Amino acid sequence: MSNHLYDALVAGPAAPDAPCLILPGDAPVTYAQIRDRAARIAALLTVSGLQPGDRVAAQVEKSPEALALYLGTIRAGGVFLPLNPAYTAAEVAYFVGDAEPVAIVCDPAREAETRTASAAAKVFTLDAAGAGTLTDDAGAMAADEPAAARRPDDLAAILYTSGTTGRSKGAMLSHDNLLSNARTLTDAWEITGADVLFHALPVFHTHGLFVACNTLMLAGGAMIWRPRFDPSEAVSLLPRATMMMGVPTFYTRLLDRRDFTRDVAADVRVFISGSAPLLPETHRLFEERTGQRILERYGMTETNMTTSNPLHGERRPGSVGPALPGVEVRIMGEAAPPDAGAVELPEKNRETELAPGEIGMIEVRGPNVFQGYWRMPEQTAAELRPDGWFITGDLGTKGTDGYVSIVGRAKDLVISGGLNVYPREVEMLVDDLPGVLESAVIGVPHPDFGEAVVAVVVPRPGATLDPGALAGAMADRIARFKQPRRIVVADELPRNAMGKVQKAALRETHRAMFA
Ligand code: MLC
Ligand code: AMP
Repeated sequence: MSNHLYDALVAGPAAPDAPCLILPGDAPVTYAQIRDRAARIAALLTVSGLQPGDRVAAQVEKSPEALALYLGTIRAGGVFLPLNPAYTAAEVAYFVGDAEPVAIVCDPAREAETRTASAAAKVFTLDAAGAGTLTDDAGAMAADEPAAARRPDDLAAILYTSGTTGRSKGAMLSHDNLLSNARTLTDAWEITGADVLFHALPVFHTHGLFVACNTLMLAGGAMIWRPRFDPSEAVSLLPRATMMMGVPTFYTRLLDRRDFTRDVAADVRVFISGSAPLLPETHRLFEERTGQRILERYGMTETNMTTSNPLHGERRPGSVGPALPGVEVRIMGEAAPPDAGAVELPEKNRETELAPGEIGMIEVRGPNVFQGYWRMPEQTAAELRPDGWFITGDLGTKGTDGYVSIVGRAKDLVISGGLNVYPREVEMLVDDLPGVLESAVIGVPHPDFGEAVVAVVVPRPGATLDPGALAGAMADRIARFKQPRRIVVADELPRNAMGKVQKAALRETHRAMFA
């Protein structure tokens, strides 16, 4: 009996004593050690009642144990549900209520509220240093129970992505969704056991967890494991790395430092960017500084990675490259204007595949595409066609050479520092605040985050709104990264003839707010 994903991840070519995680100033965590910890965590989850297919939620800081928890969950046959530690108690209560995990691992400081969120789940703690009841209890378990049998189409993870309605949707990813994509990327980027990845991404999203960890573990490479991205630390550690993966903010923050030089980058064989658009200007400045061209790729939680600029060949600024091997990409709909925001595509014409160079909806099909949204058949049917094509909500073009460029989004979404913020979710909160008649939340160009969240708020007749008080009222309701960086009070919102708020016009008005 085999466990499709786990067996592949631990059967990598790395010797048992080869480093998996490099912890500067500390001893590395070897492959044998990470597997041993994963096996003990798996045993603990199993004795705690986990049956194959049950969910395990993890709202923990990044540590070696957090990686072991992911591996241990997969090994036990569970479905891993990672949550951003920045989520508030109210946000966590929704995820836990929806996914009904049998176990939740949280920071010790949040144990009480986590227990309140779910009476049924077993709660373990894990702090940023890797200490807590998870580590203690797992340490008492044996490491020799075999991995639970799991087939390619069994679920391995559920990752929540916010919905346009404001209700988060759990994207269900199977063992083979993750493994097939990890194999494809490992091949495309020629990752080997000799690689050392500078890993400063969070491990609660596709990018840091699957794109980074799964590929490096498959290849038997090592990861310099940092809790967060600190550009000064990056400058001192990059000379020890052969690869870096980051969101565009990582690259602009590096470029802001004078001591980020050609020499610092000299031994890094590939810098990879994704999760948000990399400005051609950043691409150009990076090449000027280091002599290296950033490799930009494109993906989503629901699809894993779908396109990538080539390792060998032209890495084109402003393009996310051609479809990865085994993945199909097509452009559907009617030509739409290249607006960097929400664009309405006429429903009737989304059934037509467009010619090279025309702008339309990007659709993706392949073994990488998810299984649907957890307990949301209608949402699944609306976005995942019966023949396997997933409607991404991104607008783009595909050239005759297959290179895809993303020109905007049909979905109303802001990407701030690589983190997604759904305006609807923030608007629903703002609209409920005292004195607010209505609001529109938009993304505005921002030099550090790429886009920043801005709320334009209209007071009720006779009411006076204080942006500071509004911000204060939001503080413990939604995660900090979703809260508006600026709140603008306006007399009214621009609307079209149908009464719909014209977000493109609002974005235009506030375009230079952070310039
Ligand atoms: C932190 N803050 C953010 C923020 N991150 N605000 C807006 N957008 C963000 N992304 C808040 C902090 O809480 C803090 O609040 C303030 O902003 C300033 O924080 P900071 O010190 O500048 O933040 P920092 O910790 O340095 O984090 C910024 C970051 C981080 C860009 C390094 O957000 C990050 O690692 N982002 C990567 C996200 C990611 O992995 N995305 C992949 C998704 S997967 P205050 O109150 O102190 O002002 C995906 C699919 C794919 O998209 O294709 O990959
Ligand atoms: P997420 O839901 O967090 O997985 O975010 C996925 C979204 O990030 C995609 O639908 C795109 O809008 C965006 N994205 C990811 N990579 C890129 C990229 N290289 N360029 C532009 N947008 C990207």
